[in-house]
Amino acid sequence: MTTTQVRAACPHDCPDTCALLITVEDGVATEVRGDPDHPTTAGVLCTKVARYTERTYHPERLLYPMRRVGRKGEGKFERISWDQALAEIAARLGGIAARAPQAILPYSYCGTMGLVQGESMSSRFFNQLGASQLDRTICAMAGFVGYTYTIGATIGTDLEQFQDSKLIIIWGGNPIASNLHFWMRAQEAKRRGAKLIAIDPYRSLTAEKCQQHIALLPGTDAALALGMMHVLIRENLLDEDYIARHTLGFPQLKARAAEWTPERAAQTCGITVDEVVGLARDYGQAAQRGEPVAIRVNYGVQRVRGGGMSVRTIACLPALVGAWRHAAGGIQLSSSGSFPANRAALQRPDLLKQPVRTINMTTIGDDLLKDGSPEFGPKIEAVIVYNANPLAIAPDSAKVMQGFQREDLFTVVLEHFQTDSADYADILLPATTQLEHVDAHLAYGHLYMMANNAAIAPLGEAKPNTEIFRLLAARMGFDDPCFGQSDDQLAAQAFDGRDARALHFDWDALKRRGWQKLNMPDAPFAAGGFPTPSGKCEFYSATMLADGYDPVPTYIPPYESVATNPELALKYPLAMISPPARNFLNSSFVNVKSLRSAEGEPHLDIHPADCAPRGIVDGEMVRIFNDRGSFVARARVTPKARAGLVVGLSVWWKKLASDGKNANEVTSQRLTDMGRAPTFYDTLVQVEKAAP
Ligand SMILES: Nc1nc2c(c(=O)[nH]1)N[C@H]1C(S)=C(S)[C@@H](COP(=O)(O)OP(=O)(O)OC[C@H]3O[C@@H](n4cnc5c(=O)[nH]c(N)nc54)[C@H](O)[C@@H]3O)O[C@H]1N2
Ligand SMILES: Nc1nc2c(c(=O)[nH]1)N[C@H]1C(S)=C(S)[C@@H](COP(=O)(O)OP(=O)(O)OC[C@H]3O[C@@H](n4cnc5c(=O)[nH]c(N)nc54)[C@H](O)[C@@H]3O)O[C@H]1N2
Ligand SMILES: [Mo]
Repeated sequence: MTTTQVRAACPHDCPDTCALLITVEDGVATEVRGDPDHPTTAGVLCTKVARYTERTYHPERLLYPMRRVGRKGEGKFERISWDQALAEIAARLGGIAARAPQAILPYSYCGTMGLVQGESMSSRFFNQLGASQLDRTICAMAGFVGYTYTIGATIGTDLEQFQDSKLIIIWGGNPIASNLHFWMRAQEAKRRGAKLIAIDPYRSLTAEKCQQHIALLPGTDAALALGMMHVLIRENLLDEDYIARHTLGFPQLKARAAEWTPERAAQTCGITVDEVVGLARDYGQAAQRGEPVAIRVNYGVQRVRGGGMSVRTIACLPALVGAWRHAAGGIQLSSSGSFPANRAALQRPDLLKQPVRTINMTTIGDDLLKDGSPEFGPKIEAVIVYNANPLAIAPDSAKVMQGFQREDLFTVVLEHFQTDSADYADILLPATTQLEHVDAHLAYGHLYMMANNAAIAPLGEAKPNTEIFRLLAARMGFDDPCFGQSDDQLAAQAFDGRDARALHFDWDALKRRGWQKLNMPDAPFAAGGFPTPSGKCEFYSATMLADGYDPVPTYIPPYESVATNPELALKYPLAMISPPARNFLNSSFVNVKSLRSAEGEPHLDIHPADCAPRGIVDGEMVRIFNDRGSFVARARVTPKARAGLVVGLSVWWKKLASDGKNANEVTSQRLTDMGRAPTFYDTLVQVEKAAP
């Protein structure tokens, strides 16, 4: 028997991007471990990826190309050859492209975060074709835009510093589920005497383990941050020297914060005045003592109407108290802006001969149902889905389903499994998993460039995304030499090796070593130098004014809340959020039995005070509904959900739920204030006992 160890990288949409060691015995991957030498992975994997072989060798892996034989959505297919599949797709796309290339739409997101199997050959293909562009904003863009207005780029505190913080505010994140290797550092900080505070409407796994939990109403985070600023200024818990040297617009911020008394903030957030004042004092007084204070702000904050403004506002706090002076102080939203990724080389936007429209992935439900018009452009006639599961993860799901049901729509899905979306494919193509292909990765929670080597041969007739688009390009007669590049040639262009941060990036060396840290200062803004237009942390942003926003931090209330939409709240009085379940990764892994068993079935956490008037008892089935749709779940009566809030951990495969539906039946397609992002957690519903 020959046994080898292969260096790999976790491909999943998670900040941790772990370094993996794959044990391969006679061509079969038998074990996936976290690399003990990689500083942030530290030999630890989450339960999902520790079971990656179970997913890869799953009996339901797609192994051959298939053509639909049943109705759309029914999931009946017959096996065809690659030759037949490619010929049929090329003929259909070629016919549409001859008339209206923009009637073709790619739909992809982060099934893999790889720079190569994500958007490289696929983007080249769609650019050459002149297809519609996709606005890939369904996850993080509101926060990115908001953070960038304040800080200048998504650069922040290094994960490897948090263990030295003395106060960590975990703001709208549940790292035990979604950012484990940050949680390990936060726990180490706690052991060394730090206080951890969770700000979250829900008593998440993480909130339970922090010394303090502030359960505000969803979408009110900016009001809390403004109330904190009020107290910091009133009690002079400021770093005046840092403010004078490295910030812009303190007088304007001071005037705004003056409007936000702790009483007003507390009222808006549905918390106590003591919570607002205490949080500000904990933060400001620790900073005054010279202790590092850090904020880990996550995506939970930004899936509401004012999500961009919330992150922009929270991102002002570290500069007020001088937290950036310390390597273990400051704030982290994402580290992705630290990487000099060479996206233009990979995706070749220059292949696009004229400007085309952009379709937002969040509004796919409406857009698939639109006719052609001068404003919209041509009706969408073909969708190519890869690295994504829109039927499960896009909001307002009934509309998404109606769109994909259109008989005149040609749908191709590249997948590992027969997901909810795959059921609607006309042609279903088998894609390789991370163990079967090559890739280069950046991370959004740490600072290492990562390499993924192929550990095993592709299963069945599965092919990497790149190879599928390479073959399609050849069928379509695209003869630019860029369509002939191999995956290694693509990976070699992943980072700009002339950039000081990725100096000496060399793909062959990275493949051998597995990972390489960027050259970044430990405390990125200790001496200012923010990558904003002014070079300062911008409390006042002229760019925001030019973009049509309030240039100073402010509070933008939710679309759907009891306070801001009382009329709607008469019918639908409960706020619903649907954050990630620990054992799933968005909708990935839901079909892995051991992980699904750990989650059990779709649940709805609901407060006892909201159950009594509805006659709901623990463990019974309830129906959650609003004007957009409904789904059923088993009620868990618990104070973990604050009164007035219900929580349905997500994202379930619809077809594995008893009613064939999931939480996205009730979420809306409305977009955030910034970044054209979704508002999954800005949803009012009613709950009742389900019909037996
Ligand atoms: N196990 C697991 N890990 C994951 C994922 C997964 O599906 N499963 N998904 C990955 C992806 S794609 C992403 S984007 C990240 C997301 O992970 P996080 O950044 O942690 O964000 P969420 O899980 O959306 O929400 C985190 C917490 O925010 C709370 N929250 C909801 N609304 C609000 C609000 O208005 N204000 C505040 N302060 N808190 C609120 C929720 O109750 C939840 O506990 O995780 C990644 N990691
Ligand atoms: N209600 C609600 N909805 C949500 C969220 C929520 O918190 N609540 N979270 C939102 C967020 S943050 C995000 S990021 C989106 C995520 O939405 P998606 O990016 O669509 O994520 P997944 O649901 O994991 O689907 C990814 C699919 O890609 C496939 N895949 C993986 N690797 C490859 C590959 O190499 N090739 C091909 N062809 N396929 C591959 C997987 O098998 C999987 O089915 O969901 C959003 N939807
Ligand atoms: Mo995400």
